[in-house]
Amino acid sequence: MQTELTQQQIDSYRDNGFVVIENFLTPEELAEWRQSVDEAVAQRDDRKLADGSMRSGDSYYDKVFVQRINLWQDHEGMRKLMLDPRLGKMAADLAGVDGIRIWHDQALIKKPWANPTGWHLDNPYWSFSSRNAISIWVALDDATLENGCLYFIPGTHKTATWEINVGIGQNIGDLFVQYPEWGKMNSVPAPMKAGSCSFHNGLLAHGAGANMTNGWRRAMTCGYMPDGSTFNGQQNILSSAQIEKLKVGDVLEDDAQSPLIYHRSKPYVTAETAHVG
Ligand SMILES: O=C(O)CCC(=O)C(=O)O
Ligand SMILES: [Fe+2]
Repeated sequence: MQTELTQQQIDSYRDNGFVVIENFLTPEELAEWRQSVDEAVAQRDDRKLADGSMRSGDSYYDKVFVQRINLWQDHEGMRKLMLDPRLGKMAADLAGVDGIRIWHDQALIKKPWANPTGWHLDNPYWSFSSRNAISIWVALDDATLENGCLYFIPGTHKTATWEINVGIGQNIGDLFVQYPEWGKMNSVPAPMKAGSCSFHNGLLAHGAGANMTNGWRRAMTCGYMPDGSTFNGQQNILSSAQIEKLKVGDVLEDDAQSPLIYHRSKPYVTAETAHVG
């Protein structure tokens, strides 16, 4: 795994809101990631979350991608991959924070002829609000202009607000109704070879193209929460039982839900020590 970051990559991430890391995984690691993701997704059937509280159906959104969330919680191989402190350190170094927790991982698989992923921001969906929220997106197949690679609008993380966002709907440009200035800016495609990855800021405008091919575009992603982040009142992927116990402003520090996978000066959770909530 190519986990060393150059200062140039860090500066580029801070300025543009994203960075692409070529050849992130070795061919052997890529084979392991593919196998674990495929297995973990297959054992979920239609359950998006392990507890079955969110399920997929036949909607437009369900044909944007197959979305299976928090595979680290119910697949041992995925736990090993997602609770790797080297990933946490990369996210911490890019975001400029001391500690990193998993908010949620997600397999995002565009099947043949999948719908495009409309332009959106990630962090406003989540149960904490942080300018330093960050996600990794690992290409498990070559992601191309033809099959639905990511697109970013550089720098938008600097002017985004939590109050203004859209869902991933059928009008892929709805975000630009909300942020008309961004609608005049250029987007940048991020095609990636299988095994390469990108990191993007949780407030960066991004989307992905339709899959115009008969092949699959598999990706494994993880959204990260800086340690010390607090509950903002939104449910997102939390259960009703968890929400009942939380007040706005409470620090989100339940390692069984949001494990601390890396910290510069505190002990952190590993795949071996994890307790699954
Ligand atoms: O893979 C996609 O189509 C979208 C990915 C995305 O929105 C994300 O990783 O935040
Ligand atoms: Fe996203």
